[in-house]
Order: sequence, then structure tokens, then C-alpha cells
Amino acid sequence: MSATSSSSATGRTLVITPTYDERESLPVTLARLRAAVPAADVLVVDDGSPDGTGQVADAIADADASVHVMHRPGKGGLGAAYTAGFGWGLERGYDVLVEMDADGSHAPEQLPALLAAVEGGADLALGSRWVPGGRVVDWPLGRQLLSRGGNTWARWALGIPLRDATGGYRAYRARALRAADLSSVRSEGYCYQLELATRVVRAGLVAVEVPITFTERAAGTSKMSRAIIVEALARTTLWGAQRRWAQARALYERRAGRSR
Ligand SMILES: Nc1nc2c(ncn2[C@@H]2O[C@H](COP(=O)(O)OP(=O)(O)O)[C@@H](O)[C@H]2O)c(=O)[nH]1
Ligand SMILES: [Mg+2]
Repeated sequence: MSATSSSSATGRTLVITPTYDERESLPVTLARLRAAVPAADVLVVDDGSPDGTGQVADAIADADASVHVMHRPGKGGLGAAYTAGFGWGLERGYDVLVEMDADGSHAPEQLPALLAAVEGGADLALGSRWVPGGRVVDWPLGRQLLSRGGNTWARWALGIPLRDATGGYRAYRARALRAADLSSVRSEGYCYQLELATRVVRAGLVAVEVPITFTERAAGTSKMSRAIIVEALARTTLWGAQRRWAQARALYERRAGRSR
């Protein structure tokens, strides 16, 4: 890895792309990314994809010193893949760490807008489908409703001022990931994204939403399951109830203290 190739005013940038059976999409996504943001390094985190995505990634890395590949033994979930990738990047001193899907849903051409938000002071720049200017293309109505509804629920239950806290196209400053205490995060999928965003906001750091256009994948299939959706809704509800309970207790104790 060249230490200077990914330098910018904000520092060195690492784009982490988790893959599971993305052999068709990955080469296209990486070519677009290298063209759009040549200064960024790339880490592909492959979970032993049965379709050979890991070998495809190795071949790209052999020809391009800015591309790195982490091989994990089996499908361990998106959250675990990101936590491992973040650890790799933090150990190597990257200043900005980006999450980007391999399937083309996250346009590499929009990464400069996320990085500009970080440069402008954001600790977390969230690619957002649900702020003005954000869009989805070719996404079935059912998924749109689920995403919008889930996000509205999360905003209310968790009290976080974000419209798209489940999205997976985002850029973190290293200090935001350190504040999020990754080793204690247990959730997966959408819930992983939600939990990290919540932790960054609760740590008092700056999260900014940047409008993006999310385009449904052209090749391969989604790995998100019903179980992952249920996990996100269940945990959000539990955390929301815990939060309201803590608020009610604090209010009760304040009142009790006053009347004593
Ligand atoms: N390494 C790894 N990557 C995964 C796993 N599950 C999903 N991904 C990747 O995470 C990204 C988003 O997943 P995707 O199935 O497109 O989710 P969707 O866009 O919400 O339907 C894609 O690049 C997937 O290949 C996993 O268990 N391990
Ligand atoms: Mg996808």
C-alpha cells in the first residue's frame, strides 16, 4: 500500500466494500470507484463467496496496489464484515473510512459529495435517500415503504435526527468509529447501520445527511433476509422502550427529589 496515494485535505481515505456473491458487479463498481476517487484506497471484505468473488477481487488487487482484499472464511454477516474492515483500516491509520456496497446501488460518482461533507466538518456523512434531493431508482414500492417506515420508526423511538439511518453508503472520520466502540456492537444488516449512526450522534459528534441516488442492483441478488428486517425492527423497539423508560425514571427521580 502506498501511504501517500490516498492523501487529501481530510487525510487518507479507505473505501470498504463487503462482498458475498458479487462476481459480476464487483469489477464494474471498483472500476467506477477508482475513476471517481483515484486517491482513495479500497478494501474488499469477502466472506468466502461460493461464486468466486474473492478470486475476482484478488485478481484486481494484483493489478492495482490501491486495492486490498480481506478473506473471511464464511458468510458472517454485513456487520461483522464491516467491523473487521474498519479494524483493518484503523490499524493502518486511515483518517476517513467509507462504507460502499459492491452491487452498484451506491454510485461511486457520488462519493466526492460524501467526502466533501467530511471535509466540511462532519464526523459521519450519511448518504441519504430520504432527504430532499435523495432518490431511489428501480426500487420496488414494498422496499421503499419498509425503508421509509423503518426510518420514521427509528427516528421517533431512538430520538435521532436522521431521515436515513439504515443506509449503507457513508463516510466516517476515524474518531467517529473509535467513539462508536465497534467491539461491543452485536447487530447485523440494517440494524448495524442504525446502531453505528445512533452511537455517533449520542457521542455528540456531527452526523450530516447528504442526498444520494440509490439504484437497485442490476446483477446478482439481495442478501438481506426477513430475519435481518425483523432484527432491525425488534431492536429499535427495544432500544426505544429502554430510552423512554430511562427518561421516565429520570423525571420521576427529579420530581421525587424536589418533593423531599
Ligand atoms: N462480506 C459480506 N458481505 C455481505 C454480506 N451480506 C451482504 N453483503 C454485501 O453487502 C452489500 C449489501 O448487500 P445487499 O444484499 O445488496 O443488500 P440490499 O442492498 O439491502 O439488498 C453487498 O455488497 C453484499 O454483497 C455478508 O454476510 N458478508
Ligand atoms: Mg444491494
